[in-house]
Amino acid sequence: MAEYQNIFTQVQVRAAPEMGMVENVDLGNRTKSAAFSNLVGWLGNAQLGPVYLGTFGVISLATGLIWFMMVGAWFWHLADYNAAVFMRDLFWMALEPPAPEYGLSIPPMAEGGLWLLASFFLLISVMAWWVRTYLRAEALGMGKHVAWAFAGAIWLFLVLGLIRPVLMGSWSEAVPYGIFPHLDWTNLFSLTYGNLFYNPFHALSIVFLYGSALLFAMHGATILAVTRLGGDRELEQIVDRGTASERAALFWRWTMGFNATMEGIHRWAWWFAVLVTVTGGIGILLTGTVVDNWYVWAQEHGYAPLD
Ligand code: 07D
Ligand code: 07D
Repeated sequence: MAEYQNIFTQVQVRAAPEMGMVENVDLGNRTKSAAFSNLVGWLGNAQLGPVYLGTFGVISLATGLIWFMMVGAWFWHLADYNAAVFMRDLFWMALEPPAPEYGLSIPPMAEGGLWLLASFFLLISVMAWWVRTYLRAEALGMGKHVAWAFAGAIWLFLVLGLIRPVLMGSWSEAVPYGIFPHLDWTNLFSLTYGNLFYNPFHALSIVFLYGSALLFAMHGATILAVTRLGGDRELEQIVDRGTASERAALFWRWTMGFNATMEGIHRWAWWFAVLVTVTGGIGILLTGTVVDNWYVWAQEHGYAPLD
């Protein structure tokens, strides 16, 4: 007998496009039409659009595009305007921040000035997108949980590219724009400051990162396992005995003695995800400002053996 398993969404909605609520929402900023796609339907709701653009959406997309084009134009220059070289070296090219001797001053364009200018546009873009998540939630009468979670990621982003470089007195401390070069930066950062593994906030960040993956797998798998009983339709499940929800909860109480609630599991997910970047940002901020060598720090605090 074929067993019923459910990994991909089965529902491919096809009807007149659902244009969304109209009460107290600025309709002028919404695109006018919607389309349907099978591929999108496998991943989520099959309807694409309408999209709300709005002032902050436009600002964010425009400044994000300017950042992207500036980086791309610099790469094009590095490739000596040769398309084959551009394609070959794309993942290895970088727009680097200014050299240490420039401190926090404004350097010539080809020596980090372009990095500074591009970073300004990236900053506006990310901030405008944050405002967008806040205002769209407000327009829908929602809590601001998405905006505050995103703010957690922005905290790490700001520490890496703005707050820590300013505290260290040099833009040269910031991250270069490039696929592999930003990994080289990450590696060098760890080596320079005596092995980031001995930074307890890096450890905490990893705990929450791995924990987020584990929780997400547990929650995703649990809900998929009870969709055959309607467990994905959360509302009516919460109050009734014998439902998919109750079985999902019992499964965990039977296997590990404890179960989250239908509401609480989402709080677990929120906190684990947010704490990845909040603890991470603290760890990076302390590096070079308060602690110069994490291995020595760990030795002094009984966290690493004395030589
Ligand atoms: C899946 C959502 C979609 C987002 C994507 C990223 C760009 C950048 C532009 C070259 C999960 C879009 C990427 C727009 C391209 C130009 C001009 C999110 C999903 C697909 N990293 N990092 C990547 C960024 C830092 C590290 C990949 C950004 C720190 C390691 C991608 C930032 C350190 C590895 C990328 C940032 C660090 C990566 C895939 C900013 C420490 C990998 C990201 C603004 C935290 C992995 C080749 C992904 C890889 C990877 C983007 C910061 C370490 C290019 C935008 C400085 C060890 N990083 N990163 O899927 O394959 O995220 O690298 O802070 O192994 Mg990184
Ligand atoms: C970067 C948040 C900002 C991003 C924003 C997004 C756009 C694109 C476009 C959608 C990722 C902006 C987006 C502009 C939009 C489109 C198309 C989040 C970011 C706002 N480490 N390590 C971490 C591990 C080592 C190092 C965190 C593991 C080595 C440094 C994480 C290992 C060395 C830094 C983590 C390991 C080293 C980190 C990142 C193992 C290198 C950081 C969490 C098993 C040799 C960062 C405190 C995150 C941090 C960080 C994991 C090893 C260096 C938990 C598992 C020892 C320098 N490391 N690491 O969510 O916070 O990042 O450290 O070896 O800065 Mg590490």
